[in-house]
Amino acid sequence: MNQNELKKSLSKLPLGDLKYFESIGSTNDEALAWAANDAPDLSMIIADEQTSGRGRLDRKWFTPQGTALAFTLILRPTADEKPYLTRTVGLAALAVAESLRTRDLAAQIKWPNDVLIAGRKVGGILIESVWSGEDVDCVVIGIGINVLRGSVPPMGSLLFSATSLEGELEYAPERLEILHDILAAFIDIRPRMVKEEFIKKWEGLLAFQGELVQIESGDTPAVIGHVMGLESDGSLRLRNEHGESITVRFGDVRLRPLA
Ligand code: BT5
Repeated sequence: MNQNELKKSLSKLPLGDLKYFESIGSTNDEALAWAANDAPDLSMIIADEQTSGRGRLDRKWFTPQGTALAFTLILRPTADEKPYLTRTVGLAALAVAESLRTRDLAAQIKWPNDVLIAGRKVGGILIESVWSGEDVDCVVIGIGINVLRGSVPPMGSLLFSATSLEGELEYAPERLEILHDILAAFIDIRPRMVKEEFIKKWEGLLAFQGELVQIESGDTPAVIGHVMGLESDGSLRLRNEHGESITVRFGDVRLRPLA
């Protein structure tokens, strides 16, 4: 992967600017700095390796050299999009899951920010915002996808079991083709983010629908319930053992299946 190959492969997509790094700390850190300056809408930072890739709450995200996709898109939301920014994680997750599904991979979304294949994590999303006073100026959307087998971290270091596209497909897919398809899906889905049908689409790909899950969040007691769907802002709706509806908001939440 290099800047020229990337430019050529993505030339037909209406992206902003592109910055490629052979190695970087975290593409999200670079994107946050660029977003606070002059990055145009849909600019992208992409790296062949991350040495301090981040998950939520500064958990580590592994991106060994040449094995994965690690990129961050910068979104400058329009006035119409601003009321719907809590849906951005769904937009990114849908773009990843839908583009993988065109390759006959049964990708699903583990709310809020993971993409699974056959119950194992193949990708993660990290959304961060740049504020201008009370207003969100930019949203940076970090996406990590395990493409080759070598991208999967050792089991012992993981909160949830992981896989790679190569492991699922039994051949090594081209990283640039996967990237192209995810970005094309993102651009295609984006205008629908503000519509109610978007939530239905997102719900349609939720993992553990109807199943019993446990949600852990910081120091508060875990919540247990069946997955019922999503609220309009993308929060998760569960039904507990008393038949009551519970809404789980975004934040540092961890969802585990209980079956
Ligand atoms: C995430 O966080 O899943 C968000 C990951 C976002 C990564 C992208 S890569 C491009 C951009 N630049 C960055 O620095 N980050 C973004 P979370 O839900 O908190 O999950 C983190 C947990 O996933 C870790 O604690 C590990 O258990 C596990 N993990 C780390 N690397 C993994 C990998 N390559 N594959 C599967 N699981 C992994």
